[in-house]
Amino acid sequence: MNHSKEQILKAANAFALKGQIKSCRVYGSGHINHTFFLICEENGQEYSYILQQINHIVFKDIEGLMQNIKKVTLFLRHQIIENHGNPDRETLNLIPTKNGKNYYQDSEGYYWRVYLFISHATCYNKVEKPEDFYQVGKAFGKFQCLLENFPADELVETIPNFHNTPARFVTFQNVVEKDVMGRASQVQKEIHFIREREKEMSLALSLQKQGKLPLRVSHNDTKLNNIMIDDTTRQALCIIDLDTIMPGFSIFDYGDSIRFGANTAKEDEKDLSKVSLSLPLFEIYTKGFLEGSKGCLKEVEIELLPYGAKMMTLECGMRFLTDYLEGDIYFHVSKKEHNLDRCRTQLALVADIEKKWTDMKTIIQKYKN
Ligand code: ADP
Ligand code: GN1
Ligand code: MG
Repeated sequence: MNHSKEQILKAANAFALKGQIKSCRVYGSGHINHTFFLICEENGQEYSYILQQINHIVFKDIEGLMQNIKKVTLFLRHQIIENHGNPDRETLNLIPTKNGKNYYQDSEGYYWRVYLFISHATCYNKVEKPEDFYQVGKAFGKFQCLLENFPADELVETIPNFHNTPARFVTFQNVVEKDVMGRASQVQKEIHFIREREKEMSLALSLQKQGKLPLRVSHNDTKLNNIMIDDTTRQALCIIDLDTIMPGFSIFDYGDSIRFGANTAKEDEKDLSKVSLSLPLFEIYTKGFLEGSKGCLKEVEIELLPYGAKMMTLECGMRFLTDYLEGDIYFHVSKKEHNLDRCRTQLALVADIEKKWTDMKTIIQKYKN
C-alpha cells in the first residue's frame, strides 16, 4: 500500500508532536507495518519520531494491540526507572494523539501510531560484530525474566495461534490444496520438505498441555532488526516491535533470533550455498541468552532451545511458502518470488540445523549452568 504524502502528513498531524513537521520519509525494513521517520522543528530544536501505519489486515484488533503495547511499555518503564536507566531510550514510548488516544484512525480506515524516535542506535539486518549478537541474546533472555511478573491475562492475543506450528501446518495444507495462484506444482520439493517434518511440529504444545513447558509473556518476533543497539556503548538498548507480545514460549523467542541472526545468509538470499547455521554465532547468542535469563528458565526450556531454533525456522519457511501460494498477501514483498526465495533460505537453514544438531546440544550444555 502506498499512502499519499498528504495522507501521511494528515495522520502525523493528528498526534501531539513538538513543533512543525519538517520532513517525513519511509523507514526501516519490517515486513508488516508501514514505517516513516519524522523530523519536527521548534525554535531551532529538532524532534524525531517514528510514525507507523499499523497493518490491520494482519492485526485485526488494533484497540487491543495498542492496549497491550501501552501496558507493557508502562510496565517496562517502571523497571527501567528502578534500575536508574533511561526510560525514553530503553523502551518504546507512545506519543498520544491531540485527543489523548494512543492511535489515530484516518478517514480511509487506516490506523496510525507514533513513537519517540530512538536516536544514536541501530537496528541491524545482519550481525556485524559477534559481540553485538551476544548483547542481543542477553537482552532477549533478560526480557523473559522482566516479563515474568507481568499479568498475562491482561494481554489480548493479537494474532491467535501465532506460533502454533501445527495450526499453521493445517492452513498450509489447505492453501496448497486450493492453489489459487496455480503455483504449487513449481514448489513440490519445498512442500514435501515441510510435510516430512509434520510430526515434530506438535512437541511444544503437547509438553505445554502436559504441564511441562510453561507459557510465558514473550515477544514472539525476536529477529535482529527488532532490537536497537546503542551506537556508542554497543549494548542492546531497546527491544522494539511489540505488536506480538502475548503468551508464548521462551524457546521460540530464542529460536527466532537464531533463525535470523545466526544464518550466514540474508533471509531472502537467492544463492542457497550461502545459507548455513553459524555455530560461532549460535554459541555467542546462546551464551548471552542463558546469562540474561539465568534463574528464570526451567530445565526443559533449556533442553528444548535447539528445537525452538529449528521450529521457528521451519514455521517461518512454511509461512513464507503459504504466502507465496496465496499470492503474497501477508508479508511485504519487493520483488518477484520474494516469498519463495525467503522460504527456500529457511528450509535450507532447517536442513543445516539438522546436520549440526549434536553441536548445538553440546554448546547448550556448555553454557547451561
Ligand atoms: P515491522 O512490524 O514492520 O517490522 P517495526 O516496528 O519493527 O515494524 O519497525 C520497522 C523498523 O523501524 C525497525 O526495524 C526499526 O529500524 C525502525 N524503528 C521502529 N521503531 C523505532 C523507534 N522507536 N526508534 C527508531 N527506529 C525505530
Ligand atoms: C515479520 O514485523 P517483522 O518484519 O519484524 C513477522 C514475523 C516473521 C518475520 C520474518 C507480525 O516480522 O513473524 O518471523 O516477519 N511478523 C508478523 O522475517 O507476522
Ligand atoms: Mg519489525
